[in-house]
Amino acid sequence: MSRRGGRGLRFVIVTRNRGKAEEFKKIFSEYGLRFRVEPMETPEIQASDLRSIAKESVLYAYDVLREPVMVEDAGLFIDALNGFPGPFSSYAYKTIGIRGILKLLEGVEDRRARFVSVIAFYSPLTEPVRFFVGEVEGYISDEPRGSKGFGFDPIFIPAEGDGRTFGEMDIEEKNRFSHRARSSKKFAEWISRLEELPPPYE
Ligand code: ITT
Repeated sequence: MSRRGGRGLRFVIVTRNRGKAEEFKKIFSEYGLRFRVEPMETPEIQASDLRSIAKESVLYAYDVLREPVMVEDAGLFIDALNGFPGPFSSYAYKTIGIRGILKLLEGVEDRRARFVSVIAFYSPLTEPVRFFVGEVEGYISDEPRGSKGFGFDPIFIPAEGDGRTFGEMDIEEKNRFSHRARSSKKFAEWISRLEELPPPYE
């Protein structure tokens, strides 16, 4: 295998979410990292924090793949709903969806929310499981806007932006603010500094 044309330890991104995969690809390519995406299903344990969920998933994925592996668990935390849907975002998206969230917030003035991304990475040579966290503060819009991105993007307005939702931004723009871009950059800095490891981990 070629050791040239890339930096850091070669790894696998495990996700079934194509929107996420595209965002990771863009950032990791900028760092010259070497990786592939594996759309493998990992059991999502029922837990009230993203870290525990990501940790279980990454260890499960490593058991199957036996290669350095990273997973990400992300969630939308809405202040007026005491942080709901948070770790249950995937389930909330599939069940009540964007419309359901807007319904819960009908007549609610405090629209503050944040997206949180927790990346977990595991390889036996970099024990223990490593975590990289990113967050973005923002607001829930009154109605969905934009058809880009995925999930709750059409109703999330980043506070640092110009009033548009993530759904109205292309990947490059979303990556300027997003929770995922922030955790990904921390991870990319870390992994790009790792030495080449001997087989079978390269
Ligand atoms: P994998 O577990 O296979 O990576 P997933 O879609 O289940 O994919 P998560 O559990 O991490 O991923 O994400 C939970 C949900 O939170 C996701 O389905 C979206 O609805 C929402 N979400 C997370 N990040 C988002 C983002 O950047 N933009 C919009 N919605 C997001």
